[in-house]
Amino acid sequence: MERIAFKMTLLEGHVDEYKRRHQEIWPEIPALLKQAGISAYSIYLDEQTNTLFATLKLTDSAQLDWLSQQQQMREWWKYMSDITLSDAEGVPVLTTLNELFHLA
Ligand code: RM4
Repeated sequence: MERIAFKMTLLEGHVDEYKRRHQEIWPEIPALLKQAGISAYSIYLDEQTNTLFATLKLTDSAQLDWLSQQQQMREWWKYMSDITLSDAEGVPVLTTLNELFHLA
């Protein structure tokens, strides 16, 4: 099992909308994430910087490439792209973080 962490950016003034969309997440998205071997996925917000900080576990990091090619994932990202910093294709801009300490 691998663990990864990354950050994304929430656009100004969209905290409530970001929460709402995740409370009402399309059912196919958690299913797709699980199919990609992802578990224990959390997203936190730093309200001072609008940084979204995410951690998750996954069985095989190669699956992330597969996930990013899935049409439903692409549609979700596009749907989120009006409130999260995203590239021209509507894919969220991610910064991966290096783990420096872990206590199991
Ligand atoms: C986030 C963002 C991530 C996605 C989660 C479910 O807002 O779009 O990429 O994995 O939702």
